[in-house]
Amino acid sequence: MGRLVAVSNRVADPRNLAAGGLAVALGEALKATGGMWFGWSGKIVEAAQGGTPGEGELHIQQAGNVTLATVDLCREDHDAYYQGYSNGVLWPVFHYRIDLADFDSGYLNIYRRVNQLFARKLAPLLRPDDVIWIHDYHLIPLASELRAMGCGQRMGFFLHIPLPPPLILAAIPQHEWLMRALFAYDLVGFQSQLDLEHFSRYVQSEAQAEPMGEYRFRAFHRTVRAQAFPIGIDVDEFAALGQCEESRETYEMMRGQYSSRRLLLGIDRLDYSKGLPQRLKAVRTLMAQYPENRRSATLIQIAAPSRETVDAYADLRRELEGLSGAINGEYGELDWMPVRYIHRTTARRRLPGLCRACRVALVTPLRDGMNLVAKEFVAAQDPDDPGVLVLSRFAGAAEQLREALLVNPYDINATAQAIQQALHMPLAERQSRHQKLLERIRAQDVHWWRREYLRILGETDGGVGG
Ligand code: GDG
Repeated sequence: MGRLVAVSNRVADPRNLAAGGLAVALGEALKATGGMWFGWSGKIVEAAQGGTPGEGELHIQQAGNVTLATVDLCREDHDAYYQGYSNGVLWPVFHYRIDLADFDSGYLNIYRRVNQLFARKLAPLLRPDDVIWIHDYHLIPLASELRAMGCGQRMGFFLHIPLPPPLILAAIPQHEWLMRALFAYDLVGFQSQLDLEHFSRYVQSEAQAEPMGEYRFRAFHRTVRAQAFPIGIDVDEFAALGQCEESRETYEMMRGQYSSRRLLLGIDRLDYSKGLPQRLKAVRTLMAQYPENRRSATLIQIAAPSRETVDAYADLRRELEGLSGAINGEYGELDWMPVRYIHRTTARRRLPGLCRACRVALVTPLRDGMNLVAKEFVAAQDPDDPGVLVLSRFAGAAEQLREALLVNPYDINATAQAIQQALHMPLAERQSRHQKLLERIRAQDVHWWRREYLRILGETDGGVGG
């Protein structure tokens, strides 16, 4: 297989990966094989005087055996491509929130323009036998732009967020253009079987695609392979992080402060897809219906700031502040509060210790591509005395993590009941559920995900008109 070229909105130095998820997975893949990582530099610059806005400068930097190639964006392009179309149209619709999408602001032209800019900057850097792996909803049309410039390399796409059912997708005025763009790839990867099923239904009903045996579809004069590759975590890395000083210190601090260990934990970006108001309401119901939890159970909710300039996120922040204040006001005591709500990012090195100190994780998104926090919580537990995972059936992770307590997060009473069950689960049951969950996250960890995706991409026919 040729050189790996990974493309994503943001790029990180693979020798120094602080963040979880995508960055770690790609960084690790690139370190193993060498290659190139291409994306936005993270820098916003003034539009060139008299030049085409968005003709960003290309930066090439060597990081060990990986070449980092990044492009600057001007303010207008960044705002319309990233905040506007990617996070103001695609993110809400793909998470089933048509009501939050801003369809008519003309963002699409700039989304397309930035994808064209990426293609123009990337194409001259490519070698004929490169294998190109493009990530996420910011870059759906990148392959078709590269193909239009004559690039015949093997190209794969991975969607980290859910793909909604055809009728929801069809609410996007340019849905056909977007889905047609997926046929410029050789392989399209999804997080779950359900996403794959939505893709299959969409292309058959809207694009008259012919299914051609397992995982293959033909439409728009191209054949594409589409398949589910559930992303995982590096289980050993996360568990090992639990041994670092900050992690141990966090564990001791939490255990010291809450010696009866009845902690509920939520770790999320502050995002409307994560079901945070519903989760707080479930904790309020828990306190109302099961009073034995008063003065004893506490929810530690970390809501890391995210996309703060998008209106829906600012509204959500206010709602969460109101709800947590109201619950604490109603049930709090001088020496105990039911909710500790923290609207800040917590250092990654503290997360395993925090997970281990908590009895129950509440991972209750209304919709989520996968959700890595669910897997990180399992990886961080003490197998002899593990905590319990309460998991939304609407997270992609629910297809794999069947031994979690699966809940419908819209059903506040049922979620409160599940939390109560988790808080009182006997040790033997906690151990047996945890053991199975750990096996599952080990069997399909992040290394498996990367190897399996690239193996299948390597098996596709590849190239233009395949
Ligand atoms: C997208 C999809 C899919 C969270 N708060 C803090 C923090 N985190 C870390 C977690 C985890 C990561 O961020 C979040 O990953 P998720 O998977 O939960 O969610 P998204 O950010 O929405 O990711 C998702 C994922 O892509 C991968 O394909 O699973 O469905 O939406 O690693 O631990 N990290 C630190 N401080 C925090 O406060 N350091």
